[in-house]
Amino acid sequence: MGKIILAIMLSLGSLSFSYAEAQIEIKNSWVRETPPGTSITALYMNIENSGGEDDTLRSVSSNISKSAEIHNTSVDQHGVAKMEMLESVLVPARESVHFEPGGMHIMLIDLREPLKSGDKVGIELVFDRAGQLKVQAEVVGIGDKSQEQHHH
Ligand SMILES: [Cu+2]
Repeated sequence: MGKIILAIMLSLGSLSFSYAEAQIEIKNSWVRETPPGTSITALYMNIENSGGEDDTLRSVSSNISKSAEIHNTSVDQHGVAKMEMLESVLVPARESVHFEPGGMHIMLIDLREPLKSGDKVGIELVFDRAGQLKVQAEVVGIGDKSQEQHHH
C-alpha cells in the first residue's frame, strides 16, 4: 500500500514526500553540487514531526552513491571541525530536526556520477514509526545558497 502511495506522489513530481499516516515530512532537501574530481557530497534537509510521538531516523540510502551515512559535524577542543557518524537521529514529537551545513548531514559516499546544479537526487530514509520515505532533493550549485538566511 505504501509503495503505491509513494509511486503516485512521485508521479506528481513533488520535491518531498511523506507517508500520510506517519506525520514525518521532509522539507527543503538539497544536495551540494560536486566540484570536479569529488566523489562525495552532502545532503541537507529539515525533518518535521507533526505527530504526537517521537520518531527515529534509522537509516539512509541512495542509488546515486555506493553508500550513505548520517553524519554530524562538530568542533573539538582544538577548534578542528570533524565529522562523526550517527547511528540514528531522534525526531521528537512536534519538533523539527535541521540538517544543515556545519551540523548534521547525509554523506553520500562514492558517487556514481558527478552531480550538477539542477539534478535531482533520490534518497530513501527509514524511520522507526514512519517507515520508508523517499525524498527527491535538488542539487544546488556551490555558492547558490549564500544568500539564504542562517539561524543561530
Ligand atoms: Cu559527512
